[in-house]
Amino acid sequence: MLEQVMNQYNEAIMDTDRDKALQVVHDAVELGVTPEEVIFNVVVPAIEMMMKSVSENQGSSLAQHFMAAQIASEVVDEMVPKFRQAPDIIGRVVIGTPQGDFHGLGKRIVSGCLKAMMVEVTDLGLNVPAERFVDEAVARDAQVIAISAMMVHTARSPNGCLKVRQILHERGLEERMRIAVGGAPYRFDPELYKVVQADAWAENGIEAGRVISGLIREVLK
Ligand code: B12
Repeated sequence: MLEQVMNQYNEAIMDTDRDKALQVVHDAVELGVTPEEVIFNVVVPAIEMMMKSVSENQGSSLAQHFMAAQIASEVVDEMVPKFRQAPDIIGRVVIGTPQGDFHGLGKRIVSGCLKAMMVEVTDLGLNVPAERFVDEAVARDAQVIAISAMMVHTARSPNGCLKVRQILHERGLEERMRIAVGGAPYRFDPELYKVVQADAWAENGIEAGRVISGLIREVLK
């Protein structure tokens, strides 16, 4: 039965049909599939399949990519409170785009993937000043500040990641917080994350999940 649910869910995702995807999930839970199985056996593999399909150029479009993450995010928000045992949140992340950058799609995809991996995500939105990244991370006791920049000048800007690093340094927070970056400029230049003094970067949502949970573990160890 789980396999049938997975197939129907994947089909709905490929059709970018949110209502159908949610219906598949609701019907499955009604028939006895647990909320845990929905997340770990249906939603996460569907995102992984989508990422694979995008990276192998099998014709998945940006709309499919975006909707897969959006729907994942909705399902996670709905299913997690129904878990028999409250899941252990593995850590906390604040995410946003830096000052001057209004490209929000990559950030939303990354947020959906992180939530599916039981990371608590606070989305600070677009055009976030460096001070706010740090203030919110402190307020929420986040281990990682995630910065999504789609333009070269916002990735390299002295008011973006570089300033977040400077503030972390000045406030003595570097031991308890890490910076992760991502977005098109980092894919063009995989060494750029070092230039902007981030701790790590990732090229897609699934990789972002892996990299960011690694950074969380590093801080909490
Ligand atoms: C859609 C888009 C827009 C939309 C944005 C809509 C929205 N709500 O987001 C609109 C129309 C508003 C827009 C405006 C502009 N845009 Co525009 N835009 C794009 C476009 C076509 C796609 C960007 C996108 O959403 N990609 C999809 C997502 C999913 O990106 P992704 O990189 O695959 O994301 C993955 C990874 O990068 C990673 N990731 C992403 N973030 C993070 C964060 C972390 C922490 C981690 C670990 C990983 C990670 O995971 C993601 C999911 O798998 C790109 C071209 C392109 N092909 O990239 C141009 C592009 C980014 N835009 C560009 C420009 C110039 C502009 C404008 C200045 C145009 C203008 N003259 O007005 C304005 C600037 C607005 C501003 N100040 O931000 C340029 C930037 C050039 C450069 N060298 O920097 C590009 C590259 C187009 C081009 N070739 O010229 N744009």
